[in-house]
Amino acid sequence: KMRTGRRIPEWFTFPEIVETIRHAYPPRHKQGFTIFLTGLSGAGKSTIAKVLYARFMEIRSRPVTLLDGDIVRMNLSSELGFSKEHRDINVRRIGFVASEITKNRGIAICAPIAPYTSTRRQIRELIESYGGFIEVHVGTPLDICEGRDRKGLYAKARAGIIKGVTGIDDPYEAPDNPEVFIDTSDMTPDESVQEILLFLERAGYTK
Ligand code: PPS
Repeated sequence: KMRTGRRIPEWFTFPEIVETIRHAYPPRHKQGFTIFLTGLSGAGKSTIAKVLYARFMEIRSRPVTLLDGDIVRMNLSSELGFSKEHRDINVRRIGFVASEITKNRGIAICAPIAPYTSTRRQIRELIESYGGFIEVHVGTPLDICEGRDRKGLYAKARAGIIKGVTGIDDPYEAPDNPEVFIDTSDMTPDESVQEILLFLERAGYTK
């Protein structure tokens, strides 16, 4: 009998125990994982997420789900705004869906701004109990994001038309220790995706 932890029933044979443990702790290339892209609006999260999605579809190793910021806001969080409270609810919902996908050994690609460190940490803890959590900080500097301003979000923020825009008058807490850091200022989407795929291979998630 073990002193701590769960007791293994006496009628289990040794090979059965080994099999049970193997099932509970599969090697990384058989586990699910979540790629969590975080960064400012216009940093390049969605673009990278889409290219990554296409690559995983080609590889066909595991089922893959894209939880892009826009799509989630439209389908899962349409009643929410951009207060700290609402952003946290939004990001936790994404984390929950990603954790279910990871539990079932799929790949979840998430791309919200997710500006708060403690919320990201909670999601990491949840997901790491089922598989891999790969935080990718898309840390393209604000001036580059603002220069792109495809949605006119920053212009409206500067003009005072909208308040509480991340990076302007709302916080973005940069990750301390992301698995991957990407600055898209002088990188193509394919190069960014290559960085992530390289990390996954080195960490043993893909072969
Ligand atoms: S969060 O903080 O994680 O809940 O944000 P997210 O769900 O990713 O939504 C970000 C997109 O919403 C648009 N938008 C705003 N972003 C930041 N601050 C404010 N106030 C805001 N209002 C609208 C913005 O265009 C983001 O789009 P992306 O795709 O990130 O560029």
